[in-house]
Amino acid sequence: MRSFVRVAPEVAEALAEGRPVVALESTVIAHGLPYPVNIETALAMERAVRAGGAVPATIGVVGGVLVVGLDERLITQFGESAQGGPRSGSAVAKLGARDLAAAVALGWDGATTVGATARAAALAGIQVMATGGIGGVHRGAAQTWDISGDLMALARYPVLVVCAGVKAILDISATLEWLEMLGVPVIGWGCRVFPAFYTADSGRRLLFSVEQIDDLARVWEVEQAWNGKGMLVVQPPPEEVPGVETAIQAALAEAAAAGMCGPATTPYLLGKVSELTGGKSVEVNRAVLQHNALTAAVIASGLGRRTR
Ligand code: PSU
Ligand code: MN
Repeated sequence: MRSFVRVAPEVAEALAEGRPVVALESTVIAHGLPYPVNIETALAMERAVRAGGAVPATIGVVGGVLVVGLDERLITQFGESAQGGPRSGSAVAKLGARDLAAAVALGWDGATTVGATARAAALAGIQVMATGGIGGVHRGAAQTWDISGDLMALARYPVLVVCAGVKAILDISATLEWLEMLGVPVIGWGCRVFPAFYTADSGRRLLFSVEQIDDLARVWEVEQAWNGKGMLVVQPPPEEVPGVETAIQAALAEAAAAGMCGPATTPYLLGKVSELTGGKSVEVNRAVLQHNALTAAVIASGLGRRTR
């Protein structure tokens, strides 16, 4: 049987030597950010991970192989498939955790969501990943049942995910309730309130907030020793998008009028919010992604120090 997984040599070496590695998702490249900011951001995230002392492993499915450590050429290809890119319309699917096996077995190309990236990272032995905001419970989910597979993936795969909360287009409070129900620990990294991705304060206080890497490493160690699974580590965005809630509500109204549903909803809403904020939301999204990549690298390095 052919091998379904390819780990980049640099990543494999780091893992074998117990050096820190940070996994990065690729849905944000192919479906989350516009071209060419998507490619610039993906490469900037990799640089941020290196600056934080870890090896980046951007994950995606290429020709039916789960690649852990996409190189610059593949990241560029994924980015060019996004809306507005020169290869827009080429088939780079958006893959959740449940889609990985079928995509690999059927020879697809696909970008991995947070959930799929967490599954792949766990498979490869990577403990830490970074993203902007995870998926969660959509506003109006009481009618649509639209709840991201990212949440279930966090409950199933042992990966520490660094993010700025959940995308603010979602129902943040409901998402926190689901994280509670699924048993996913949520820890503030230098913040006492759960952030709202484009702004620092969602209005929901956190039970746990840590500032020292050793404290976080101990939480993770105990959680893992006791057969815990995923954990969310949140930090506020480095800058905010003024008036973003108004833009989100307008975007939601347009999405409803256009009859949007399913996996296309998130990319559609992110695009609309960007239009309505004059591109400010994309600028902050980019800053958030780089900031989280750097923090994830610092955390991965801290975990490594304790376990070595
Ligand atoms: N965060 C962003 N932009 C994105 C996403 C997250 O700032 O594009 C992506 C992530 O890959 C996340 C996915 O896993 O959106 C969730 O999609 P859905 O809501 O369809 O589950
Ligand atoms: Mn969904």
